[in-house]
Amino acid sequence: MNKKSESWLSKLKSGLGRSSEQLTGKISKILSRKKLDAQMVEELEDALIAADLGVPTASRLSSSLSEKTFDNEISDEEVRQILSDNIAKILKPIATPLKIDKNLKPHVILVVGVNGSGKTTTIGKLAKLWAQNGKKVLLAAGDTFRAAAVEQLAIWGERAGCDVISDDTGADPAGLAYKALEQAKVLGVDVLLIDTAGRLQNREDLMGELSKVIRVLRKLDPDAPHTCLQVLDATVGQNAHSQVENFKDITNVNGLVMTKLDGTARGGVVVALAERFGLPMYALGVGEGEEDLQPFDADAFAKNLLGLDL
Ligand SMILES: Nc1nc2c(ncn2[C@@H]2O[C@H](COP(=O)(O)OP(=O)(O)O)[C@@H](O)[C@H]2O)c(=O)[nH]1
Ligand SMILES: [Mg+2]
Repeated sequence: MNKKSESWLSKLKSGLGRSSEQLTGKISKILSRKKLDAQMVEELEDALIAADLGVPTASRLSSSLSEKTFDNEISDEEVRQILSDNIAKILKPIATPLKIDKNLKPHVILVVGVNGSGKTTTIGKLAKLWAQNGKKVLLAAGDTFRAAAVEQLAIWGERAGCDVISDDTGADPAGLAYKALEQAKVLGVDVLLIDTAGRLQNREDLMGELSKVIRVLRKLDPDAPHTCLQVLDATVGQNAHSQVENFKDITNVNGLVMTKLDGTARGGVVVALAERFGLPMYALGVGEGEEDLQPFDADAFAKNLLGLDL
């Protein structure tokens, strides 16, 4: 393993450490009675729910455990191993890296999510990564509400060495998106990343605006945006469900990035989301720096969550 992925894994480990400590501590306590019985299965289910895995997932996981192991002596480590294997199975189908489609020119990625979830930061990290890999990247500062948001994206653009299309504060984001896609086509850009404002899910006007951005993009490319990426902040826990539901209605969200896994005990929500929506989890954010975004690894995530060595 190289240094970079090692440091990233240790960040994921210490990040998920908070989620994992709570869960594994409870499992050890429950398993101190050795033979798995109905009450223990129930207690395990509660521990999984408390770890933000959600009720349906928690009950499925705990009942699959009882099928296999009822009335047998079983160690705490074995239980964690079984849970980890089952969680990895749930996560495997959603562990899909975000690939730029070479045939598109540009591959248009619209980035949505509530305010503060990490959209602009994630765009910056992706831009840096792709630019480093020789892709021609263009950024559109579609959060035209705040001057600071445009400035923030401009800084990321500089770091990545790619152009940023922006407009005055208060300008129409749909107009900006249109201009950006026009430019991207002229310049032969590989990927266009469009930032958006933090849209409160209950604000009809803001949601309307997002629909307008999409409508306008489709005048230039009927298939755009090719990816509608929703950024979620792991610290919101189960609230992530309603956020996905709200954005999915309007924007055909077809992939997720989960940020701030470095500072939360609520990492289990990734598993709950996988079962509920089955949307690709493209990457995880474990910090504010440009290196702190990595493709989602189902096995590593499950093992870390259960406090098992990789
Ligand atoms: N610790 C941590 N902070 C993050 C991560 N991603 C974003 N942030 C921080 O969260 C705050 C909001 O991020 P921003 O990208 O501006 O969110 P936006 O409003 O959705 O564009 C900023 O201070 C970021 O530096 C992450 O993975 N870990
Ligand atoms: Mg932003």
